[in-house]
Amino acid sequence: MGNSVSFSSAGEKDITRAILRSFAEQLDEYVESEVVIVGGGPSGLMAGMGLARAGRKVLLIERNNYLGGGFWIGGYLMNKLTVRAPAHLILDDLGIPYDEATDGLYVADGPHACSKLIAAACDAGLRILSMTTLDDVVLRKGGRVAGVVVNWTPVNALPRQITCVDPIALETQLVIDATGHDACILRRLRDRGLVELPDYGSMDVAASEDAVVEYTGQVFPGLMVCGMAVATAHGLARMGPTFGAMLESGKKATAEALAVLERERTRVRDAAPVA
Ligand code: 48H
Repeated sequence: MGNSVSFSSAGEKDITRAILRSFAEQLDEYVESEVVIVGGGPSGLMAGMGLARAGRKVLLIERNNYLGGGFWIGGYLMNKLTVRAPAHLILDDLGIPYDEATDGLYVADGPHACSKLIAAACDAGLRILSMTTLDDVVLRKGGRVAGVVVNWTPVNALPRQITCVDPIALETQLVIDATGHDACILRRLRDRGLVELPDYGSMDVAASEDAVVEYTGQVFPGLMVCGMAVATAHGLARMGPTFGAMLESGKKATAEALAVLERERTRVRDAAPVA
């Protein structure tokens, strides 16, 4: 009997109210943010962690109930991940254990690596809206992305006759497309004839990883791309089940986003009338 536990008297209504109020407060706060990242795979989580560590108001939107994207599993349903040097230094930063498989190639456990990255992003203060699917973007006159249009993921799974549920919009200074191979946001802009989308090329690790990191950045006013979406956006080779470029791309997206926010801050300051 020494192990018995007596819980507090909080009841059903208290539990419901606690969830409702906390969710509503957070959504209200993040209706306007500095950066919205769409996609919670390794690149989106890295970008979100970096921006949150830098003290930025950043929200990550993920259509699934779980975060991590393809980072839980390496390839062919085998839950081991690889990274090539120098990306093992990021594993060090996250406290993810790994073995050296061969010179400059490291292997880690997928579940351990993925859960550590998610925890690090949450610890840094990244806010997350899960079960939320990007539907569209807010596009201002003159052609600048100024927000995301989102809906509950289950709305898309409903039968057509009961899906008349309008999405909602969240405003932001910068959107990052981290939706992986699909590059969902760029696809929306491509459908409107605003960008070209060549799609990613065949596998060639040596050519791919450096290029993905190099091309990580702004692709349209107010829109950046990181991770596998970079390969889709620029027609780069795919790299298969190795994740160094995804982690480094997210890290670069942080630096690029901070530079964009700083330029925007200077522009607004310089445009303000002198008192
Ligand atoms: C909300 C969405 C939407 C949407 C998608 O695929 P990911 O893991 O993406 P990356 O770029 O961080 O990592 C890519 C890597 O996992 C990979 O596939 C590699 C290295 N492939 C190499 C190769 O050769 O194939 O994660 C994307 C996330 C997922 O969690 C999706 O659920 C989410 O984005 N997502 N979220 N609204 N419309 N579309």
